Parts: sequence; C-alpha cells; structure tokens
Amino acid sequence: MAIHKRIPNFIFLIIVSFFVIASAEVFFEERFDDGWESRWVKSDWKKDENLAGEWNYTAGKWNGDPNDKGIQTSEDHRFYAISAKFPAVNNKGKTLVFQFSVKHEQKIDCGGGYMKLISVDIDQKQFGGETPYSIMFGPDVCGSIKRTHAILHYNGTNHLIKKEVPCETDQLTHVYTFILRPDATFSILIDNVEKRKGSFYTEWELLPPKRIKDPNAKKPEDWDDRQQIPDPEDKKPDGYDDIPKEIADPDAKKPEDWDDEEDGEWTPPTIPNPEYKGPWKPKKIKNPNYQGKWKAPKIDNPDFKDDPDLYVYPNLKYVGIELWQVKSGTLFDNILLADDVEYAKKLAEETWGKHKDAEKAAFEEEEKKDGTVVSDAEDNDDESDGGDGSESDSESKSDTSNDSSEKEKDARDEL
Ligand SMILES: *[C@@H]1O[C@H](CO)[C@@H](O)[C@H](O)[C@H]1NC(C)=O
Ligand SMILES: *[C@@H]1O[C@H](CO)[C@@H](O)[C@H](O)[C@H]1NC(C)=O
Ligand SMILES: CC(=O)N[C@H]1CO[C@H](CO)[C@@H](O)[C@@H]1O
Repeated sequence: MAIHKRIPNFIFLIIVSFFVIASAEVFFEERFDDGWESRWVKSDWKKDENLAGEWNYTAGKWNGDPNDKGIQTSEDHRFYAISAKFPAVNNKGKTLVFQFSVKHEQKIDCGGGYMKLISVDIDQKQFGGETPYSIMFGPDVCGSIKRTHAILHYNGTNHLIKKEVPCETDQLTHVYTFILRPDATFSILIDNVEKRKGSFYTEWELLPPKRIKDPNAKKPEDWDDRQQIPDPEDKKPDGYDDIPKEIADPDAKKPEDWDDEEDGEWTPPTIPNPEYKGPWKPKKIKNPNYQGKWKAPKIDNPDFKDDPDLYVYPNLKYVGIELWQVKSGTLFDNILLADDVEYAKKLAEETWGKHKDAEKAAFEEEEKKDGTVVSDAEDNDDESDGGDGSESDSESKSDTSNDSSEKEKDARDEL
C-alpha cells in the first residue's frame, strides 16, 4: 500500500491501461468440453459416396486425463470435414496465433492432421476439399512425406512454404503453433519449441522476387574465367621431338630357321617406345588473372510491387478440419485463434504440457499390453495377411498404400 500511495495517479492510470491493451484477445478457443457439438457443424461432404468418416468424441486410448476429450477420426479410408464459425477476425496490425494439438494414435502412414482458416462465406454442411481457404496449417504424413503444412492463400493462389518444415510422427499429442506477425514475419512451433522463423517475403513465393539477375547483362569479352593456364616459363626440352614413337623390340630374336637368302633380311618387330610421351605440352599453372565464374549482377525487379498487407487476412471466420485418412485415429484438441503468443504458450502448457508425461506413461503401458499380436491383428483385420501380424509386416503394408494416396493428396493440395 505504501508503494501504491507514492505512485502519482496518472502513472497508475497508464499502467492500468497498458495491461488492458496488453491483455490477450481470444478470437476462437475450443477445448471440446460439453456442448462442443452446438459450435461445430459436421459436413455432408462425401456422404453420398459413403466415404464420410465419423468423429469420435474421446480422450483417446491413452491420455493424461480421461476427461480432457477431443475429436478423433474413427473410420479408415474416409474423408472428414467439420467446421466452426467465429466472429470475423482481421489481423491487420496484430499478431495472429493459430494453435491446436494433434495426436496420431494410429501410427500414421498416410493422412493429414492439419486445419484450415476460411474467409469466404460457406455453407458449413457443404464444407469440403474444394472449399477455398486462407490458411492451412498442421502436420501431413504420407509415405516418405512428413511435413508441417503452412499454406497461405494469396491473390488467388495457394502457396506452400518453400522449405519443408518437418512434423512429429509418433503416437503422442503434439501442439502445433503458427504465429503471423504484423512485420510480415512468422514462426512455426511444435510443442512450444520454434521450428522455423522467417519472412513472408522469402519463405513463400507470394510476390515476385525483389531482386533479379539483370537479364541484359552480358559476360565481358575479356572476362578471364580460366582457372589454369599453360605455364609461359615452361620450355620444350632439347631433343624432345627426336624421341621416336616406336622402337625395335629388344627382346625379339631372329627365328632359328630364318633364311636370309630366301626370307630377306630379318628385322625385329616394333613396340611402343616407353620414353615417348606424346607431343610436348607446357605444364599448367594457376591463372594469376582468374576472375572467378561470371555472374550476372542483380537489379531491382521491375515486376516487384510491395504489398505492406502481405500478412493480412481481413476476414477470417471459420476454422475447419478437412482430411483424407487411410488409417484413422487422429485426435484434435485445444484449438486457439488469438492475438497473444504468451496466452497460446500458457494454454499449451496447461493442456499438453500438464498431461504429456502421464500420456506417455499410459501409451507405454498400452504398448506393453498388446505390443505383440493383439493390437496389430485388430488393426489389420480387413487385410487377409496370413502373416504373423508383426510390426514390420504392418509397416510394409503401410508403404504399399503410398503412391496413389500421395498423388491424390498432392492433387488436392494444388487446388
Ligand atoms: C472412441 O474411442 C474410444 C477410446 O479409444 C474407443 O474405446 C471407442 O471404441 C471409440 N468409438 C468409436 C465409435 O470408434
Ligand atoms: C495477382 O495475380 C495476377 C494474376 O496472376 C497478377 O497479374 C497480379 O500482378 C498479382 N498481384 C499481386 C499483388 O501479386
Ligand atoms: C513403394 C510402393 O509400394 N509403391 C507403390 C505405391 O502405389 C503404386 C500405385 O498403387 C504402386 O504401383 C507402387 O508400387
């Protein structure tokens, strides 16, 4: 109290208003507590083809808290589409944090674990693979591809991040965080650890490059790009040209029955002269005038026009999950869209962070229980394998389902 009294009123006011400004604004938060179904709309997409998968409201087979439930894909070889609406968000001048947790209980071999933010008005019952989105973020695994997608829609095109960000592939919960900042930088975090940080300008090809190689530049005539040159000091040794190419074979002997009169004078056959080294060439030395490989100079790209709003999504209003899964078992939870990095970090700590050790212990217990035949036999019951149902067996099966689904996925990504 004593300290309090000594602070002049206006400073106190400034401090208070600072905390008001600095407090987090949460645009959307879904922890999948009771009543979640009233906030989410399951799409009818793929229903008429009997390919729409069912969501299971569960904490999963292993977890750190059986009451902390999320939604999990529950049928193999199915499409999944579900979305929730929130009051429109414009991130201009603000940091935007998009975060959620994913657990692939099925030992994923081909399937997505990503989410989308959508800006156009949609009929949520029709939400599906063709619905345009603004941001797509999260893990995606198919065969050898194991990446964290970060796709940005800009000016009519979906842009994948240029350099792939890896993702987690184990069977435990992980938190994925995408931070978009008003200085057009971003960070991607997994389990509150930064995996990538960079600029919208360089990590995606949203705009044409700022600088390009001058297309009119030409290599100067006198540009010396010879690394080595003949030594001008080197001289041909005297008599070098007198060394014959071939000589008479010193080991050859005149045959015993050779008759000079009848056969003519005997001459030995010739062999290559070991002394002969070919036409003389001066030895090579390093070129003292070497200028390096010629490169066109860079100039400002006349096609580049800066967009100071490169990072801005002025009308985000739905979050959606739209997936294809070969093997189901992906569980989503704790979805957040906010303007505060610290808030997101705390949410991750209070959910994933708090439960991860217990979840891991429960998982290891489960592994011990049916590490042998039971769980694999269950998982593969639609496949008449006749093998021993061992891990390597199910592993190799996963591989064979790769290519076609991969192609399908890539085709879908390009939409
Ligand atoms: C939902 O998940 C729980 C926990 O893994 C499981 O016991 C249950 O069988 C699942 N239900 C469906 C319909 O898949
Ligand atoms: C948007 O795309 C069109 C057509 O591809 C292109 O002509 C235009 O320059 C692009 N605008 C920006 C700001 O990138
Ligand atoms: C490595 C592997 O098994 N690839 C397979 C992926 O799928 C295609 C098409 O179904 C097969 O032809 C490949 O052999």
